[in-house]
Amino acid sequence: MPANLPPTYYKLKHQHETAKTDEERLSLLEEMLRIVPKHKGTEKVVSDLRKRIAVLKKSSSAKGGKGAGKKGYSEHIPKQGAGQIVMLGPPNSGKSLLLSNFTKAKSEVSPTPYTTTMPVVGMLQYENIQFQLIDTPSIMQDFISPAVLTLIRNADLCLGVVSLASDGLLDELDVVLTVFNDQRGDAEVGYLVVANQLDASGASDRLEILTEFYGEDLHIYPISAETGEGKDALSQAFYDTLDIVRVYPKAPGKPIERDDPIVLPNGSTVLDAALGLHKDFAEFKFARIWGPEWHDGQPVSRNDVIYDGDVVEFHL
Ligand SMILES: Nc1nc2c(ncn2[C@@H]2O[C@H](COP(=O)(O)OP(=O)(O)OP(=O)(O)O)[C@@H](O)[C@H]2O)c(=O)[nH]1
Ligand SMILES: [Mg+2]
Repeated sequence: MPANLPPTYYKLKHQHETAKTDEERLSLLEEMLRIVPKHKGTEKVVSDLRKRIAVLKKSSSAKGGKGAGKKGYSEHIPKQGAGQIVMLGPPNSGKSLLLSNFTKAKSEVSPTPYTTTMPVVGMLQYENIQFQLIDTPSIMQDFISPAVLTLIRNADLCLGVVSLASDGLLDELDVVLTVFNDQRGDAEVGYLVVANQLDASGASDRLEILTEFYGEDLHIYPISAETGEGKDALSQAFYDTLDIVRVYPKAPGKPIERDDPIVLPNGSTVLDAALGLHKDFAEFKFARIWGPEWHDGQPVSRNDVIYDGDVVEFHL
């Protein structure tokens, strides 16, 4: 522990250790961060506080607490899997075909615009985890379904879907971006763009124009919902943008379970991993860890931050 932390810091730290709710913990951590002197010797303390604040904020919005959908419209879809990804786009961009071809769910696909009238949920497999992908009614200039607005505010990630078969591509993306920026407010929602229908004629010329206009500000992923081209790169981008880590639990004397990782926000601790496994594990006696950042089987304390791919063995 670096020297020169003020006595109030330790008082707050003690209150934090005995706090009963996440809301209390969050406000105590924020107060600790505010009063910590910022210099070389306190860098680790400061970065640790920031990480814990980020984790608490994330889990509170996942539970629908403070910071989750503010405007009271309650038609949100419960989150499942490693992150909720909401598609947004103009009519006929291919959102429903994307959902139908990239997941096991089926959403009606048709050349008639505005075919989709209600959100449709599917699960997209990525390695050993799944993302929750949501198809939505298309966005019109002057009307957006209230359900879509709620979905944007609660999403972990929004995916603008535009079509490389459309000459109105730039304007359409502009509308989608405006809606997204208006709605997400100060919520932390990531944003990626899919340029769909890469297999359509003239698609590569339009992709060039799109990249020229938006390539510096946005992450654009060219795909074809029809042929599946670009699907892997897009799935990888979901993983990276969601800023999550996977840790693998291991029972003492048993092999590592690689099929069912605990998925947590980046910056989570050993204790978060224990809680992710089961609430009873919160009281574990000690834990050992394996991973590139650690010595094999090194004992870790509950507040140590874990890394993607770590294996943790809990002893109750
Ligand atoms: N060639 C090609 N056609 C596509 C692709 N994606 C979608 N389409 C076609 O474009 C049309 C519209 O696709 P949908 O998936 O229904 O579009 P949507 O965005 O859901 O549109 P809404 O009707 O507003 O719900 C359909 O005829 C699809 O077959 C693609 O990647 N390549
Ligand atoms: Mg549709």
